[in-house]
Amino acid sequence: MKKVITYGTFDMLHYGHIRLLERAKALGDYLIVGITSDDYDKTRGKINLQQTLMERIEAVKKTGIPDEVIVEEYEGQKIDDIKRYNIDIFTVGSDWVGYFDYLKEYCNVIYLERTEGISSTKIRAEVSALKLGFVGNALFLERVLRETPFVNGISVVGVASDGIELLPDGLKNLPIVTEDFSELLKVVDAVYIHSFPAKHYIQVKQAISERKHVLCESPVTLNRSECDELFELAEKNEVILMEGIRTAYATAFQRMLLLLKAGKIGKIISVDATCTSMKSILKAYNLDYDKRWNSISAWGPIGLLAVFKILGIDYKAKQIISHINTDDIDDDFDLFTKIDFVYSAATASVKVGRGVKSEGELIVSGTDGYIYVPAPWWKTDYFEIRYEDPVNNKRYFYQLEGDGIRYELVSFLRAIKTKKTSDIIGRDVTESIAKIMEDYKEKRDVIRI
Ligand code: C2G
Repeated sequence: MKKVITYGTFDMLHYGHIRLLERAKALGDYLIVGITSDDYDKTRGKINLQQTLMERIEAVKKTGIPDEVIVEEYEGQKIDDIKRYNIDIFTVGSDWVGYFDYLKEYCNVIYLERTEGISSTKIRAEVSALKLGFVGNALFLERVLRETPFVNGISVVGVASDGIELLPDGLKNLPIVTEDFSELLKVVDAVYIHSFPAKHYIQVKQAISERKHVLCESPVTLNRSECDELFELAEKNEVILMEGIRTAYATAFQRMLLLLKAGKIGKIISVDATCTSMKSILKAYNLDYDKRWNSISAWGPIGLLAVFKILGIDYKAKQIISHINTDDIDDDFDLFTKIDFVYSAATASVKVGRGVKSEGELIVSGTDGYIYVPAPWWKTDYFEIRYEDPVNNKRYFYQLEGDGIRYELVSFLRAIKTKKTSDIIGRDVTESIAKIMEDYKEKRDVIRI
């Protein structure tokens, strides 16, 4: 019996896939189809699949062509499979010509002509081409622009900024460059807002009022009731409002949360998160209030995300201790802030600073062990679970592509498509972050030094 094997993602199964499967089957007597797992696809840069692994498996099985379906989970698995299943022929489409020649050592390798004019990428783009506009003049937006090609289904149509002359080059060349936010809103389906925190509320409100989806850099507002109001309005107008914190979408960060939930370090007793940077501090505190990021607004949401995702939002008490820069023009710029939380059976501490340097690590302590995420923990790609006996320690690594921006964009697209905000950063977390911003501003539970 001649055994044939082929592999693929088979997202939104189409005519090109079916033709390939038919011809693969015709090469022998028994066809095995390896379908890539979501994790494996992530590591090879395929991040915005429309279907889950189970859906893709079902669709391939339903064609009635394969004799057996397996899951492809890791790089190099093809060699293992060929040996394990005694494969005679490995086949794949001609878009891979040459790439799998190394398998000739184990079996016959046949590249089948790819069907022209159809692809999952094309279908995905047609299904969800979203016209996105940028708001703000941050260099960061240029990075987002560079990430959009990895997330098909997004086209960036323009930018609205009150500092056009300050725009990074990449943004200056967009089709629409305007100082008038309303003009941008007319031509987009969604906006990515990365202006200054004090401007978010009014901009988000305007965008949502005009029924545009919004991905807004955290903190969404500096006040809890404003945040509440925006979510209500978004619901009423049937649009998505999502808070932008890249860390939340990093695979490693999500896996860490799952392991904590699964009790890997026992009962969680303490969460300690530190985020600091030195960037342009002198310039930052001499700017007007509505044109800057102080420490608590720039870094606070990231540290708070870790605390609220791990311990929840129902803390019993908190204390914000801020070292205020006395040279600041309106006495609001915290060089360093430490927020302590008291939960019913745990504590947490977030330390943030712009203009202060410290070790940017995250430590979650439990009754059986602790999780250690080394600096810079907010770009989570690696962490360790450590125990009293180091023999039991475990290390985890998950590649973080493009600083997590592309995963965030994929989540945004998915939320728009499914009409459901992802629970990765839920409304409860976003509102709790806004509440901390408000308390800092209103000097509630704040000690200033
Ligand atoms: N295909 C085709 N014609 C198309 C589109 C795809 O013949 N118009 C073929 C591909 O060449 C591949 C199979 O259909 O052999 C599945 O395609 P994808 O789902 O895009 O999977 P791919 O990323 O090519 O994965 O380990 C995975 C394999 O390397 C292939």
